[in-house]
Amino acid sequence: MTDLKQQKNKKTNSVKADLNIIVMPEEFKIKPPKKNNKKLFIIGGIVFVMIMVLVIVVAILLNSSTKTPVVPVETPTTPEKPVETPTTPTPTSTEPVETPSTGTLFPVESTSTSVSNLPTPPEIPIGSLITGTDSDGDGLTDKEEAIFQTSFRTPDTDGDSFYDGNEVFNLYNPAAHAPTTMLESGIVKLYKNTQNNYEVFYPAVWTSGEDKNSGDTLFLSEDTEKITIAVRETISSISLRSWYKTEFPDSDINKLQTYTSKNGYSGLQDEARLNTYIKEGDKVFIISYDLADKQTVWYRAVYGMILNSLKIN
Ligand SMILES: [Ca+2]
Ligand SMILES: [Ca+2]
Repeated sequence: MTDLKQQKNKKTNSVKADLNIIVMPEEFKIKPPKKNNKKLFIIGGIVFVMIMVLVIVVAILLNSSTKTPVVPVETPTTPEKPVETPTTPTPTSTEPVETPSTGTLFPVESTSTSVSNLPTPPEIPIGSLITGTDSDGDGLTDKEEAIFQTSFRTPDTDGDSFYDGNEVFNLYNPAAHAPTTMLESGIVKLYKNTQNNYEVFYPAVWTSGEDKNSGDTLFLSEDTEKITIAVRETISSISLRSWYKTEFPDSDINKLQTYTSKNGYSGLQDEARLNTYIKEGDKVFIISYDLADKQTVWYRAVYGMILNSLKIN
């Protein structure tokens, strides 16, 4: 064995001697650049610190996220449509509260015996017209007092506390307590027109007639004055004012006055209240006081009585 080892060593030594290896001296070897360990250490420290900080931050964040459960913030859901809450009006104390009227709806007929109880005749228009003499101032001229058999010196002939003129205007008998109506008393007559289906009262001492040319009805006084009733056909849909404008284009329609009779017929009257127009259906009734070119009006109460007694069937 020792011989074998010795032989081996001899061999290696002989190889070494044969190769003659030249080894570069250490000073000529390219040394790796010396690392700046201090710098690296600082950088590494900074990086380490940063990492640590990062880790701590992440840890804190994770910790906080795990500790506080994420509660969904309940935001009030706004409804798609705004709910309209009914606004209850608050009653204001200043607003007047409508209380059902406890008053009487219809005028109660007074039981008083005042002379102003009945409707008064239309006022006599001021102008060129002259009113006939009314000695006792009861609304009837002296000529009318004769017609209705009353005293031209006593305003209330029958002493029932109603003036003679008022009674005539409202179709009552002014001459006596009974009979109370003019027709029953016989001081007026009933005129019936079958052609145009109407009727009126007229003074019993007057005469009724017909105009031969126009066919109009005439009520003739004992002098020249008369009252006429004319009936004209028209269209039902046309108003009375429109009819008047067509018939009397030169007249001022604004001067017409409204009129309502005792029996409820509404119409129009001219300014002097001597022409009255009442439209019923397709007919216009024209009731006129004809002064016969005179200026004195003696029969205004008669005219009012005829108008109030008109009945259209
Ligand atoms: Ca009189
Ligand atoms: Ca009387």
